[in-house]
Amino acid sequence: MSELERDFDRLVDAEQRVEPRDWMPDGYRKTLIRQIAQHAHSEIIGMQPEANWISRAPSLRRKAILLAKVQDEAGHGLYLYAAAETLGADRADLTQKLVEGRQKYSSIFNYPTLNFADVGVIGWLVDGAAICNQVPLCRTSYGPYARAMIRVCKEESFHQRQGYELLMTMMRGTDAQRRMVQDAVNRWWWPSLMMFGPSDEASSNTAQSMAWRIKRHTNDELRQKFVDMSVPQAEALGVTLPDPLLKWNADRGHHDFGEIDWDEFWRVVGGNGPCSKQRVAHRRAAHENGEWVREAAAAYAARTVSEEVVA
Ligand code: BYC
Repeated sequence: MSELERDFDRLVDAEQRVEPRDWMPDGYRKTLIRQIAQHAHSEIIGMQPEANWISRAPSLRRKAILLAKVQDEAGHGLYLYAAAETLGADRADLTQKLVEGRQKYSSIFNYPTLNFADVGVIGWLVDGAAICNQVPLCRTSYGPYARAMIRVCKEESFHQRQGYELLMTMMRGTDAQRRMVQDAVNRWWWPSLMMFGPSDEASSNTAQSMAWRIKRHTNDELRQKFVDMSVPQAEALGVTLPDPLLKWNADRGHHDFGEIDWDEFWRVVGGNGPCSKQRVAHRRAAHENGEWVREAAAAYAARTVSEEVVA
């Protein structure tokens, strides 16, 4: 092991942050670019299922909230792409990989949003799962990623609360509204559990990412935390979680729950989810239609720089 590697390990073990100019192993840089890029792509693709409801939100208040939330997600994507750039990645290249299906994004965004209760359930469960996963990332070993996560988590917690409040309102409404909420919970519960990734035995990256303190908990630890957190919230809301095996285990001090359909998980991760083709095609079209904006912005920036040089 070289002196550089020893210094790097000492820094990480002492819970200090690795910064862009520090030496780092190639594998550490590669893993971070992979995770941060997937995370950024998830934020950007994640705008689509909810944006589907902006024009059909049932009131001006709900529309304003949803607009703000979707806009926050664009912001999260931008901080994350900027964090990936500090590692030497090129944002245009990352986007190209996304639209060509060569880089992943979260499985959760490949499911359709069929009724307005889905907006509430995405806030409650999907943003709830995202918070569970991302709060520990505020202590991830790479400085720019950890700092980006602080703001992202603050905004995610607003997103989670708006979702829960929306569902509370619907649950106090008519029978039809209560049925819409239950239907949305039935469809989103299992995909939300899948957000945490494969089981620890099947996770190819966890051991190394834990050793580098990129990940602070394993996939199964975070999934368990999310289940334990969600059960009392479901009770308070008055909905049933669609898992007959879900029950409190006093010996473990946790809830037991049923087995995830891993075939479905890998199918969706492999680009064959219910909306996978549509999501990527939409992103690709937005990217192509925005080409003239990027060209105009680059030409303007080049002219501004040359005018500054002349002045
Ligand atoms: N979907 O070895 P593993 C959000 C891939 S929230 C798709 O355990 P790792 C938002 C994994 O990439 C969602 N792919 O991987 C919320 C790996 O493939 P490669 C985004 C998945 O990285 C609300 C392979 O499976 N959050 O954005 O150690 C509104 C083996 O997995 C998934 C983040 O990205 C999945 N669910 O652990 C709007 C958080 N799970 O790359 C937006 C940061 C696994 O080896 N990321 N794979 O080919 C992480 O914490 C970790 O990357 C994960 C996976 C826990 C997700």
